Amino acid sequence: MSDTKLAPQSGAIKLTMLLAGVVFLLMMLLGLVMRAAQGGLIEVDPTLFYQILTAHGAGMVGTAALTGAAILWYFVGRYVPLVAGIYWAFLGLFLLGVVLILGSIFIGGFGGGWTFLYPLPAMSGGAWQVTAAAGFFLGYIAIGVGFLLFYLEIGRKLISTYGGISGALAWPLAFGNGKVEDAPPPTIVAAMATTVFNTIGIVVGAAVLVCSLVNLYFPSFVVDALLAKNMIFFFGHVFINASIYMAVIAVYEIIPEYTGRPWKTSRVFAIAWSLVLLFVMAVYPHHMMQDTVMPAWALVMGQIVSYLSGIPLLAVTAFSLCVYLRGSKMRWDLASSLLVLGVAGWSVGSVPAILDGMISVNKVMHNTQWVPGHFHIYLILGEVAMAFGFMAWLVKEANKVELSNLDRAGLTIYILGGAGFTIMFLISSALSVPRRWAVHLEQWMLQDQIATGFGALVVLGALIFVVRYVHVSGDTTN
Ligand code: HEM
Ligand SMILES: [Cu+2]
Repeated sequence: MSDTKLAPQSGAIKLTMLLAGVVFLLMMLLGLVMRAAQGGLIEVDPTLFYQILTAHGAGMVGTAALTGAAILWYFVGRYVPLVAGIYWAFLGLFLLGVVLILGSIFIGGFGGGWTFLYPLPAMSGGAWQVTAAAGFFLGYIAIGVGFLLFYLEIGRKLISTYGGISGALAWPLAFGNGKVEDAPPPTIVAAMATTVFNTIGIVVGAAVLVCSLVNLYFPSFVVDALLAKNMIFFFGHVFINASIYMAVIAVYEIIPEYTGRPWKTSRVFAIAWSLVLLFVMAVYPHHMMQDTVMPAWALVMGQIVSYLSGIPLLAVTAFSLCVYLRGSKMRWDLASSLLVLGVAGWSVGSVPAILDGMISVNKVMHNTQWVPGHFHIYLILGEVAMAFGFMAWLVKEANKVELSNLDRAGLTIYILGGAGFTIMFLISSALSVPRRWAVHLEQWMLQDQIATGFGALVVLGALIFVVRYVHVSGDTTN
């Protein structure tokens, strides 16, 4: 173990990261199957394709959130004592949810997408039974309850230790005459902000899930479809963003070990996180731009906040990271390389995301592969890279900083694969290839096939990271 500060429950976190690494790999294989099927390289029945798409979407988003949560718990535990049982309850509910979701998809045949858009789960056209949809909802609800418990514990400890929500968000420094020395560390600010917005997101998600569940059994209980879509995308947008915002805590905590300079909460940092808290919730209408019945002001807000959202993100993290790296004797190993890659991938991926958040662009691009193109950039090369970086750091020996040949090979393969794979989505989009289609036209297949090759590289790189994690942790924990 390389950490000297208080770090309770590292066993639980190491186990979580092992599970998550394996699930990332399995879900990547499912992704590869879809891309190969689109390219006509293998035959996949469309019914099965939509089940795989559902499992890949839900599984990846869930695992990203799990790794973000593990990172948050691990590092917040350095500053405040957390009740271990809550983490186990969270992990238990999460795994229960996974079993329900996988059962509903691969046994029950549910293929309504990770976004469970109302009223699709109730209108399968015979592809799945009501029980399958109900199992999927209950799986999500179990995971949601686990997260609420998790945030309740984090929230109450931060509130009591740091002088309320405003204290933990460093508002005295951001908006008053508080001093830098008295401000809570970056980890605490980030943890408090994500706790607030993800709790709100999950509660909204739970409400629409329960309504959809009731609607399955009592079809006369109808929900306004536009309201349901707003609630679902509010939840979905906030939840996936929260996983990245939680994972970035690993950058704040680990990079200083390499540069020798602590990452401090400055006034700009504090203001930026408060803006993130606001923007991450206000920006969700950028998912509704195809819904012409939405009030115009909401869509305009979605577009404007999309522009603004990039600023705190880039200013706070990417810019400060550059400042920290510059002039310090940064030492590179797998952990530090992957963490820096994560911030870079996250920043790069935000550019096509902001483009898609413009109403005029969105009208043309939104249902094309532009969308999987941009989010795979900041997930494969962003969140997931940070998670693998955290894993590499968890098993690294104290004071040993080196990039072995295998590490270098893994990194190169992963970055090349990730860049190629995502660029092929963007190219396909330029050729007007729609997203979420099981069957592609002949003239789209060449891009699909090239993308499959790059996707295989991503899987190989990830395999190297996971095998290395298991191998090295076997060496160092005994
Ligand atoms: C080897 C790596 C990966 C491959 C080959 C892959 C492949 C795919 C493919 C082919 C699609 C469907 C694209 C379409 O709409 O036509 C897709 C969708 C998706 N992927 Fe991946 N993916 C990979 C990694 C990831 C990662 C790491 C994440 C998140 C952490 C992720 C999250 C998603 C999500 C949320 C969707 C959208 C599902 C939907 O439209 O309902 N993927 N992926
Ligand atoms: Cu969004």
